[in-house]
Amino acid sequence: MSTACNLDGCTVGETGRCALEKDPATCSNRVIDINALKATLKDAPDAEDAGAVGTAVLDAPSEPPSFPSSATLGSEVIDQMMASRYVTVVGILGDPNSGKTACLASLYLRVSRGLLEGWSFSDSRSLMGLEEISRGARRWNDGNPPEQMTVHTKMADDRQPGFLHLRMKQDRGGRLIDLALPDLPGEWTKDLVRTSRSDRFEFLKSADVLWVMVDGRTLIDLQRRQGVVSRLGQLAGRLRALFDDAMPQLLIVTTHLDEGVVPEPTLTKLHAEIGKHKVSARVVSVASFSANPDINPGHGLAALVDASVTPHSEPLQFWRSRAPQADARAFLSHRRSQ
Ligand SMILES: Nc1nc2c(ncn2[C@@H]2O[C@H](COP(=O)(O)OP(=O)(O)OP(=O)(O)O)[C@@H](O)[C@H]2O)c(=O)[nH]1
Ligand SMILES: [Mg+2]
Repeated sequence: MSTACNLDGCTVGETGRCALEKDPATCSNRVIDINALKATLKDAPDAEDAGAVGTAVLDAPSEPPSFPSSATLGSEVIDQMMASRYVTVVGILGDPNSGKTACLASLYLRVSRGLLEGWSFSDSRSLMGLEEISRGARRWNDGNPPEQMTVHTKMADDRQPGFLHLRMKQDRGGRLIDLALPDLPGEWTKDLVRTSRSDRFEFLKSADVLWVMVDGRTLIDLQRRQGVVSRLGQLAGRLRALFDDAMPQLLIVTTHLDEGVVPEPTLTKLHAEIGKHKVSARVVSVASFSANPDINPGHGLAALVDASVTPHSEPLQFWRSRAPQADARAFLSHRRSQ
């Protein structure tokens, strides 16, 4: 009998051959050497460490996997973008149905198809958001345009604006611009005018340009135009209070140009009304959509972008003109008066 087997005469321990010609591993007479077995197990890879077949090789990430969101962007994302490149933030105000969403949808549809004069599409971090607002404009019924191209804007968060992003390249010179465009509900502007609620417009303080959207038809209509001009005056007053002295460039964007041109005398009244609050503005007229064969959809949008990214400042008066005084020794007193 060997130490490896209980059977008398078996030398399996020394020769590896079973006297009963059985498999040494399964023979019932075999004596298992606990120490040898322990040593073998110690050298073998640990089943738990190596991972059983079919189990995960790497630990699961603690956060759910996600692609970057391409819906509207929060202001913190715009802040991050601003750290690496110049972003033109546009503050967009206007009553419900004034044409804010339509203007953004049309801008995206035009530039993404290479139809915006002077500009071409370069990139967007909010493609899904832009697609979302322009979806209605592409839902045509049997070849006829839909009754309403865009839907009334509602915000998921009633306090924070969501921004749409467009990067565009200027054909002349190849300049790249990044626009951050919030699509806000008209109620926000109504509340600002009515109750002077301005907390939601804090972000306007970092805006480079303001667009105040007005339905051009209301400025043409005899019954409504005076009321609209007064309301724009009130809005100008609220904005003046919000910004104090550092007010960005203001563009009044009249929409529905395809349905008529706002008469010049009404625009003069409008400038006078907002001027009472020490506010000045340029007027840009657009037709975001158009059923008028003489006016293309998207008319005026290129001019709106141009005006938004080109700083507008009063021309510097190098030599101020003064009425000459009859007996003044102008040449001699010139230096003293400077
Ligand atoms: N023909 C034409 N229709 C326009 C124009 N601008 C806006 N519209 C239409 O006017 C309606 C209201 O426009 P919206 O852009 O949704 O108005 P909004 O200012 O975003 O309104 P709220 O989201 O409610 O604040 C939509 O049916 C648009 O299709 C335009 O220039 N021409
Ligand atoms: Mg809207």
